[in-house]
Amino acid sequence: MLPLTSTRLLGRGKTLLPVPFKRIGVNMSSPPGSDRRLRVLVDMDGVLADFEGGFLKKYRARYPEEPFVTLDDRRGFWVSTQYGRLRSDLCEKAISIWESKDFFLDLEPLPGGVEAVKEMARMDETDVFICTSPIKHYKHCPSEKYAWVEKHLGHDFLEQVILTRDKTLITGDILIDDKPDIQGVEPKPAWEHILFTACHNKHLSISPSQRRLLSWSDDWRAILDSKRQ
Ligand code: DGP
Ligand code: MG
Repeated sequence: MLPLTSTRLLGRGKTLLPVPFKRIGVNMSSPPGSDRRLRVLVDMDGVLADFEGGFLKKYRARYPEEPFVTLDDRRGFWVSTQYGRLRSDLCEKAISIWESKDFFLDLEPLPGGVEAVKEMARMDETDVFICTSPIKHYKHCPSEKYAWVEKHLGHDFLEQVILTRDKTLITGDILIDDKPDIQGVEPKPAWEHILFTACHNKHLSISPSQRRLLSWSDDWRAILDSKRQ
């Protein structure tokens, strides 16, 4: 008898088979683009979950007397680096915020992100994965990232979670990510990096060949379509 696994992530026209059998008929060793399915990797912090807003709120609540950086004044990907420049001891204070219990779980969804990912997952010939780097202080972060996905995208979406410190190792057609420079051991990642605009990267000029997604109100569907065979 087939296991009673949900098929909710399957889009229109997809074979109604339980999740363990979802990829039957697809050569799983194929590089992206060699079958017709589009593989979209979506970052979590700064793309689906409001890391910057959540950080500032909890930092100001815990350290109400200390100076802080407004979201408008944020520059550079690393929050702790900018706080350390403000005053050296603020680097550790910043880190203490995201190392605390419930920090990652409590992050608010960024507008439209959850809805966009759900819509992508329902599209024909499209596979969506959440591709996120946990912090090295692993006591709370990895499990809370799973809990966040379950809370906002549903239990079945846990199948789609990739936790990695090196996103260059993951194959996909596009990676939607707010980090301007995504590096790792693979010098030529399979994906095209779509820079998701965030407070820390909005002022950066990027090369003409690089594409941005300004927010989830921007035309993400056109970006996906441009990568289809
Ligand atoms: P990702 O969004 O997958 O690229 O993950 C990057 C993580 O790093 C995310 O949880 C935000 C976090 N982060 C932001 N600033 C700093 C920092 O200054 N130090 C550390 N350790 N992590 C930071
Ligand atoms: Mg990010």
